[in-house]
Amino acid sequence: MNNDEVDDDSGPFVSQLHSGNSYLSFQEAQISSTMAEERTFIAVKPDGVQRGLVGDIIKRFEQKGFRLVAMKFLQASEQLLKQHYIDLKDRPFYPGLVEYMQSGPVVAMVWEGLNVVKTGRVMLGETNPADSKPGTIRGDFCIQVGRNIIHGSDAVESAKTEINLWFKPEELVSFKSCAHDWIYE
Ligand code: IDP
Ligand code: MG
Repeated sequence: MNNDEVDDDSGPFVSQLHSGNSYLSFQEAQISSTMAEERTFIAVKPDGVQRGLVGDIIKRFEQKGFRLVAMKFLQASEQLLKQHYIDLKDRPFYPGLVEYMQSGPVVAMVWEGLNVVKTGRVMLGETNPADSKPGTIRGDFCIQVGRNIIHGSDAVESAKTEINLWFKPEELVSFKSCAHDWIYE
């Protein structure tokens, strides 16, 4: 028997799919793929780590109802950061941005949930903290654009690219949260 087919007592037509560490029924897997499987890449930048804001940032995503899929603490290489910000390579602030991002450890994360990319960006606030409303992460915790403490993917496609850049497939952990049915109707 392999991981794709697991015997259970749920009847002949309910196959089980292996997803990370848990087994989802076919119906559950369909629900998660249609509703809640969107993922985003979030990173607490070196200033956020140095200022002790990691816990506050994780708390906001957790209490919103999003599900943590992967997390690691690392000092990113210049090569990784240049690739991560490759779309901005012609901007005057690009060298300083790469240097800032490399100046200390970061917390790289993947979060999952319905519309998590767009909602994550709303939770972050605007790129420039001066334009970010109170209640957003950048609105509450920082002042200048060059020290804006957090990264979040700006689209579903860029989220996929960033997740693949920062994480190996086996580092992404799928499980059904016991709160799932209390968060989604
Ligand atoms: P985002 O992080 O809100 O997606 P982007 O335009 O993708 O914003 O820029 C990436 C990062 O580059 C910003 O989060 C910020 O750290 C930095 N950045 C953007 N614009 C400036 C600038 O004008 N001066 C310095 N740093 C900037
Ligand atoms: Mg961006």
